[in-house]
Amino acid sequence: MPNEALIVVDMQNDFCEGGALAVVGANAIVPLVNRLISRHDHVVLTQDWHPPRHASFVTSREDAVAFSSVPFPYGPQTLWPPHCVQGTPGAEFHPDLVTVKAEMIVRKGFHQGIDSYSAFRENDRMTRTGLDGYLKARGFSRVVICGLALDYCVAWTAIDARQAGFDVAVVLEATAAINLDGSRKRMLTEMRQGGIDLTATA
Ligand code: VGL
Ligand code: ZN
Repeated sequence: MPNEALIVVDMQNDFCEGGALAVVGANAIVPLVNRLISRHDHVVLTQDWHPPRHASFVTSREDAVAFSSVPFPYGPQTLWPPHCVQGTPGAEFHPDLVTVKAEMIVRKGFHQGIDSYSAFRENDRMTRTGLDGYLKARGFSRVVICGLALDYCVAWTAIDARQAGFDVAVVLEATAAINLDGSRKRMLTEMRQGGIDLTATA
């Protein structure tokens, strides 16, 4: 479909097996993501891209516990193990991911004090990445989303895409979830209520 773009979210080494923030099942979806890429005319990749002492890293503060939630100026923020540090192997795309068709690569999470799950708006919900304008300038009206992690970057990207006026589908079998404190179920409900088409398979 000429008006449709595939957004492949954060298929990076640190979210895959052996990575700093490995998501269970991440490696298994690589072939499914590649099949989606092969079936789409227009592909956008996102890349989590943090500075070495990013504010969301548990190591950036004293006495902090990984995966706990702490107040940030913009609201509650989960603290993560350091991951996807700019220029490191962990921030590279999974070696088997077919990236050659990507027409656009959106990097996010590079502001020192702001995390960014969504590829559209950072966690302060104010700072914009420019992806909305890019997709609209290209004439896309529908996005199909897959990748990592379903309950964080995929979900927030989908919710913001819908809010920006796109038709949105998430291909569940080409995603894997972190599932922290029931986040998978919670975000599936949020997406469904937000008018996002959750499809099991491509
Ligand atoms: C992600 C947590 C921290 C994701 C990125 O890609 O879902 N999750 N940074
Ligand atoms: Zn991150």
